[in-house]
Amino acid sequence: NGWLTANNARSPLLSILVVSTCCVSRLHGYLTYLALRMPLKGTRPPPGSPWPMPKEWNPTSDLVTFDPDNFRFSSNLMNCDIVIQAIERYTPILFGYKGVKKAAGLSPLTELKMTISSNKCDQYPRMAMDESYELSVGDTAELTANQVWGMLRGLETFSQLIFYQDGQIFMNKTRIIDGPRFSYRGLHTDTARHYIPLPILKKNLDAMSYNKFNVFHWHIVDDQSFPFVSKTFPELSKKGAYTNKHVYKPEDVADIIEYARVRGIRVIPEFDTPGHTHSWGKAFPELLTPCYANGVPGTPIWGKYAAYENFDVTKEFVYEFLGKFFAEVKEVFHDEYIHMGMDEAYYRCWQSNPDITAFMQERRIEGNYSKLEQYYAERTLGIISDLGRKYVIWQDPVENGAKVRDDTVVMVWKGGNTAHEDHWNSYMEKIAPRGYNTILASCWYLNYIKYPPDWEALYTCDPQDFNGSQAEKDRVLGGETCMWSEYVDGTNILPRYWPRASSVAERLWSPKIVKNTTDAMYRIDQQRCRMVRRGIPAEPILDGYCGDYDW
Ligand code: CP6
Repeated sequence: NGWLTANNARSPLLSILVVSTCCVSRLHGYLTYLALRMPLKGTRPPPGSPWPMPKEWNPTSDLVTFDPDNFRFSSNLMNCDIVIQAIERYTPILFGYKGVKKAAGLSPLTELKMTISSNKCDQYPRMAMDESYELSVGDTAELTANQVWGMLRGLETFSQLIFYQDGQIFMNKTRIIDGPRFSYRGLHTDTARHYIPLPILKKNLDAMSYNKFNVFHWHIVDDQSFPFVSKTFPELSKKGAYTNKHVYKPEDVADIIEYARVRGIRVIPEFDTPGHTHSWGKAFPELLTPCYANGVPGTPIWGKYAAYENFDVTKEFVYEFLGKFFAEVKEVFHDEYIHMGMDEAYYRCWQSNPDITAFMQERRIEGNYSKLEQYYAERTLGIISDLGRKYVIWQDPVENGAKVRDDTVVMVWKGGNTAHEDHWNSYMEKIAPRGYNTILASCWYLNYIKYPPDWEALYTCDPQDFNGSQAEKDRVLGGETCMWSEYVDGTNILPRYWPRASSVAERLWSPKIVKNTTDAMYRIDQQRCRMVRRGIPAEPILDGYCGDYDW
């Protein structure tokens, strides 16, 4: 195997660097893994290379095969729905291709023995879930994990190690020790600028599971439309959705949550307020505050903004409404977190409005709009906290100087990723010292497109690469790749996500030192072909063709 030989000849200098950056007990694993991981330029990783890269992956050149007619998954939790359904999904992924058969001259492995040491069939994935696992493929194949979530991640890796040549099935004997670098690995979808049909959302969840993402951040409503069907306030979508077909009914939402759950993916809904709320006003105009121009209420005053797109945060009615609305949201969505938005409150509109100005005078916060944001944040986060849920918000109130609750998770979305612009790390440096847990999104917008493709820029952005203390870096929970849907709908959203989102997936899962872009280029290409083979319309990033997968 030329790849192994090439890599064993790597410079000893590199190994010394590694020695100094990791603890002694992990030394052997890291050395082997590093030596095997980084191919020399132009050397391709072997077929069956996993994405995202595991913490430790030690492939040998010994091969095994499988007989599709004589293989079983076994587990100590065979009555757990998550285990049963995972086996049902992965059986066709491994063996479902026409004509694949066991390789001649090799003795087939007949079983993957899966042990979940907690012995518990957990119901919902959560921030604190344990996704670590160990996998060994030798004369027998064994997968062990503390929780079902690690079993899911390990099964995905196992499925990626398999490869096919001339219709024959192979896998290199190996031993893998793995677990995520970050606990929050999110993918965001905006379903308000364009409606995204359910089957597309599900395919996207499939692709997320192939890349070990664990949070679907559902930016479900915005100015342009309100597709979420509320039982408490059905008029919201009746009047606020594009049409009565462009909606997510309670059973649709439940369907998505269940689909995500069995794949170990959390669903965090975002109801973005007090800005971006134009569509709420279709049914409840009294929630919104008019902007004034020349003394006339309801007049657009600036740029792209509408005359009505912010909540009137001074009205008690707004908080009564939100109390009822989020009580329903809590029943519909199961995750411990709700995303409360709070980005881009439109100060100029508030400034133009005499009622808002009078309210601020009364409270002696006149002219200080971040204090108004702070007032709103305190009241709404209080509502969520009273419901027993936690919250994520976009960076804006904190950046503007508002003090929000200490346990707020702050998502950083501003700033670019090149030396020539307002860099995202400047926002991290402003927000991290305030003591909040953070999630970085800024460098991973997929709604921007580039030629040549930008997978490499996405890949090399590291959410801990900002000037800050270790404590601040430790408070980075992870990251998120965003798709703002002004220019995507069901026709093009999947190829716009994949495989570019895979870059983000490896950054958030694999150790920080996994950053060789030549190696990544070939493995991501393999991962892309793997996704295509599994029915995801993932776009190419290199010249060529999906060799072994062309049946
Ligand atoms: N919609 C909402 C958006 C954006 C945000 N919130 C946004 C604006 C500019 C960029 C990226 C995203 N389209 N509701 C900000 C979080 Cl560059």
